[in-house]
Amino acid sequence: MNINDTAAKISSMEIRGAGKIARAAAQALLQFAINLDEKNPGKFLKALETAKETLFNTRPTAVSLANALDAVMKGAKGNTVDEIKKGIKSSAEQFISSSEKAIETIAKICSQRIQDGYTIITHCNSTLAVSAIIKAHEQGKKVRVFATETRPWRQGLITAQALADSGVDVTLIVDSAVGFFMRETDLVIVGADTVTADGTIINKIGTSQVALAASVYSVPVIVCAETYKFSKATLEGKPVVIEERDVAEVVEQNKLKGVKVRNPVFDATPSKYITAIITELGIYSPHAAYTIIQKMME
Ligand code: RI2
Repeated sequence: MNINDTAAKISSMEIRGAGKIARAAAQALLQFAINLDEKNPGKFLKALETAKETLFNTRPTAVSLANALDAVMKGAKGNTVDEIKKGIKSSAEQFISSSEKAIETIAKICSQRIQDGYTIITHCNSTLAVSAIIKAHEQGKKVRVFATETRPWRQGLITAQALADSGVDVTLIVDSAVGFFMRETDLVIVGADTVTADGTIINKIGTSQVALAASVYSVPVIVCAETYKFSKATLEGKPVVIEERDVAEVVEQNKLKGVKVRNPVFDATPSKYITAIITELGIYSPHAAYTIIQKMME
């Protein structure tokens, strides 16, 4: 797959999920570097930057994408194209393998917070949240999950099927049923696309409503996020751009006349509604986001 193919698949959401788009972009940039037939190091780096930009411009919200591309580009050092290629290979492979390892570590840590008999609500489709729930199930804990449908893309169906395939007791609910089911829920577990310096979580649209309902019923909210989902740019005050996708994803065009439709696909959940963020480094208060970002920058 070349850069344009991968970029098209990320834009169209054929490849989706903050972690998956990061790994796919890292892999695409690596392949591009390996296959690029250019002997001049300056021109080689320029072409690499252009390819990086193409991948970067696919989806604006998940910082995992930018951080993955930066991690790969860190290896682009050397006096010859061969040296640069070698560096890119090592940085890309390191990013991909450590991000895969992080899923396992986070699932393990999060599973410790899931007690036998718990009822859990999860929103959208987070590899980390799903892995943690499956891990708890494998530990012999009896858990019950309410998976939200997650309009308009309905990623909740992927979550529900993955959990059912692993033998977890799972029920699919519509997004507007979250308040109804929250009263019988012990824990909310969600993923994240971006964590800001003040501990705000940017995740699939509807996450803030789930967190607000959880707050009303005093249900803890756990966010699973690898450290590469923390945004350095927010330390400098840059706001996170919330992606708005085609309104045709919400309602068929021509169905309504004189009606405006909007389709923001992420929202922000303030840190006060988040109990803990679980990263591969451990479990943190959302207020530790600043420290985690500083650690990443060392
Ligand atoms: P993992 C998804 O975005 C959802 O917002 C999900 O919570 C988040 O990525 C994290 O996913 P989208 O690509 O990295 O479906 O935990 O828009 O798999």
